[in-house]
Amino acid sequence: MSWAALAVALCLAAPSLGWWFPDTGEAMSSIGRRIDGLFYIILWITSIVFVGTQIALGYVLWKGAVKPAHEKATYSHGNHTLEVIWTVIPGIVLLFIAIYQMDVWAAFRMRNYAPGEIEAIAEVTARQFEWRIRYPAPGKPLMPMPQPDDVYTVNDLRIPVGRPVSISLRSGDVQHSFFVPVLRIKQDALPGTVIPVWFDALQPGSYDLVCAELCGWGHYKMKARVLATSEELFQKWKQEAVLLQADDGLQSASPAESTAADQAQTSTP
Ligand SMILES: [Cu+2]
Repeated sequence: MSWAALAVALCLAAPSLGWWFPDTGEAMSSIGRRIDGLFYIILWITSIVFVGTQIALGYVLWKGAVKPAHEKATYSHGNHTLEVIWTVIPGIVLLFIAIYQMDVWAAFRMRNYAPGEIEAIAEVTARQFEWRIRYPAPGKPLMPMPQPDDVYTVNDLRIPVGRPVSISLRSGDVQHSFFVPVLRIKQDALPGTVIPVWFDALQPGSYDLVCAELCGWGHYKMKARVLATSEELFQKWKQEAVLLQADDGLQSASPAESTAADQAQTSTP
C-alpha cells in the first residue's frame, strides 16, 4: 500500500520535477529546452535501468563462477512476486513519463499556455517544393486572406529574437512538415487546415528549416532558413521589403498582387 502511495505521489509531483534536469542550453528556443528535458529524463531512466541490470548480470555470473563445482544450480519456474514487481515498476515509470510530459506538450500545442502576448508574424505555406511566406505590412496584423501590401518571401522566414511569435502554417498541396531542428519545432502542414505554431528564438542566428514529411520527388530540396534578428533589424527589413516590392510593382505588372492572387489560389484547398 505504501508503494502505491509513493507511486501516486511521484506521478502527481512529476510536472514540477523539471528542476532536477539541468538546462544544457543546446536548444535555441525556450520550448526546445523543455523538450530536451524530456529526452534527458528518459535517458536517465534508461541509463539507470541499463547499468542496474548489467551489474545484476555481472553479479550472477560471478556468483555462479565461484560456486563449488559439486553444487548444482537451483532451477525454479515462475515467481509470482517477481512478475508483479517487473510489471508494476515499468508501469509506474511509463505513467510517470506520461504525466511528466503533459505540461510541456500543453505549453507547445495550446496557445493559451504560451508566455505573454503572441503576435502572428507570418503565414507559411508549404508546397512542392518550397516554403512561401507572407508577412503583413509593417504595423499591420496578419490577415487570413492576402492583402495588397503584404510582403512575400520564398524559403526565407524572418523572425525577431527574444520574444514568442506565431506563424499560420498551411499547405498548398500535399502533407508537409515544418521542422526547425535547432529550435526543436516540428508541426505537420495539412491541406485545408491552418495551424498556428508558436515558438521563439533565444539567440540571433540562421537556423535550418526543412520539410520532415516525404512529400514528393523534390522533398530533399525543400529547405529554407529561419533568420532570427533583433527587433530593430526585423522591422527595418520589413519596411525595406515593402518599398522594394512597391518599386518592383511600378516597373512590372504588380508582382505583389499577382503573388497575392497566386497565394490565394494555391492556399484554397
Ligand atoms: Cu517534404
